[in-house]
Amino acid sequence: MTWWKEGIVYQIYPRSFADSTGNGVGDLRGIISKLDYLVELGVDIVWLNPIYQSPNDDNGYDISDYDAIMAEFGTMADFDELLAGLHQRGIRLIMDLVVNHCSDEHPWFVSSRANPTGPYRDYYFWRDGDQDRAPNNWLSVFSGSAWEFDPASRQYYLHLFSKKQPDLNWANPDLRQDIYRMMRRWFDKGVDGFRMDVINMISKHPHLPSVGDEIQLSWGGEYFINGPKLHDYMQEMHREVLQHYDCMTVGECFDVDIEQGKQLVGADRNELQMIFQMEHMALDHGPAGKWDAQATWSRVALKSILKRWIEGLDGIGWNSQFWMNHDQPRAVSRFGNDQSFRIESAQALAAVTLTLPGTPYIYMGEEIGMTNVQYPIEAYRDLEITSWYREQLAQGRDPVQLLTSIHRMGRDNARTPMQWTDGPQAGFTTGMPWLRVNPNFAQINVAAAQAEEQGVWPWYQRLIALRKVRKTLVYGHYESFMDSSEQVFAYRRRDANGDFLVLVNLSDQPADLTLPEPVRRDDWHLVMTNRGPADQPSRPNLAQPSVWLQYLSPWQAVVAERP
Ligand code: ISL
Repeated sequence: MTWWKEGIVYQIYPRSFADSTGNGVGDLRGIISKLDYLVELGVDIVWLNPIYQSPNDDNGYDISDYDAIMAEFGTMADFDELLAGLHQRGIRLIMDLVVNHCSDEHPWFVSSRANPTGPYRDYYFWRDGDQDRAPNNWLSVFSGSAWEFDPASRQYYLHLFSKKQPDLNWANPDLRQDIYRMMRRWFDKGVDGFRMDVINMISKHPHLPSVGDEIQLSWGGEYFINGPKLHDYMQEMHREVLQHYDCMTVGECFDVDIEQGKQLVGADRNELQMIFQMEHMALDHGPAGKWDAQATWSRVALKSILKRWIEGLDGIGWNSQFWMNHDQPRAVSRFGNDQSFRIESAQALAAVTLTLPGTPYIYMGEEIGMTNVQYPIEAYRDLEITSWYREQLAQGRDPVQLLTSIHRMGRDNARTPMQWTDGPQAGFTTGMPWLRVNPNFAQINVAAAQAEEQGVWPWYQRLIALRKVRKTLVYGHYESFMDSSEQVFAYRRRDANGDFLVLVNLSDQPADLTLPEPVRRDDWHLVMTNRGPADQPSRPNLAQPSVWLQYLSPWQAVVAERP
């Protein structure tokens, strides 16, 4: 019985969860005030986005002291109280580990910049170049060149993210030991694991070559994603740190295939326990990437991605399941229908996450069906949004079009404050929130959602409770049906202790089911469904297997069990 396989994770973006001081920024005491909420929902593990000291160029993903708490979020005493409060309630805590880069205000970088011959210079990637020609043509994730010129030493440093996030040089063994020591200090304090930020980017090609022979900026992923020493570093980290603790690890990994995934999470590999593969997060991307998003995406492709990972890792390593995180649009707006089927589609998506193989991750607000926002450009705070907008405007693009992309894909969609009540600022703060509250908070908020018997919140609560008592949903074998249906996600979870059938209509139209004969038998018992007979007066027995084995209402989810 492994807690990180059986547990359900709830992700908290601390800046946007609950503000205890009225300064408009969520904080640790805010989270402490909501611990009983987490118990009521039934989650077992909390993942906190970075809470370390940071100048907040990228909301905490630019860390200037790995051992201190961000002043805006509180103190180390608050952190200790939060950890104790979680543990008292049987909830574990995993922290964000951001070690591909740190802040340019971290003492290592300050010293590295000031002292080109000192010991910290090599903690980063410093390379020669002249003022108008960077060492290579790599593009930064946050637009522009991945290199920043330092006039004092006449060298450039590498930053795959913002220029305030210099990349750490993992080839340097002293740096690695510094990181391992830091990780041990957090484990010794009692934290239960780490979510590792862009961890498959830490091993760079030793020569940092340009992409092609163009000068034009290009994505250099082939030279730093799944790089040559990645597995050596992961195994070393495991040997030096992870194996000594009963801990959970999950690595954020863009651009991994199943073979690389197996190497990262294979139970015999001594690297990580899980990764977030991000393939389904790119389903709606256009040829030019995320800002080129298409309104349509294929259910067949979605199901085949999830199936490929489930079957690919089966018996080898463990999966993770999620629809979103703090970098992605709101799940119900992206994969559901946040207009005419907001509640039903949020429920349908929940049913999938909580019944597939792999540890389920719920992002704060998903449990009440929070939606995307459409703000004017000046309301956005995310540097990915603002730097891209500025760059594109300078290239002469139409601001209206740019805003459409931002509304669809911008990271601030996920970061608007948690909607607790229909009171001022949705009960998030008594002051002015750092990012505007979604104007729909009067309808969509925790207080209302908890009271709505057929709503999203109680549905999550019941699914969570079900997964906790019926381990077949955790360990059972996965078999999918109707793989070529553009509407229905259908599968069975089965082992010696149980036999579940999950049928989910991921569309706005009713769906006819064509299940194989052995599954179509009528001895299934309905465990849960989000649509009642009233939804379809012409089909009065919607709760009967004879009906739902043949037909699903729009966004209907059915969980059934055979005795
Ligand atoms: O979401 C993204 C691509 O769709 C990127 O914006 C994202 O930055 C990238 O995927 C990596 O994400 C992680 O590292 C970043 C940080 O800004 C993100 O919040 C984090 O999850 C740099 O630390």
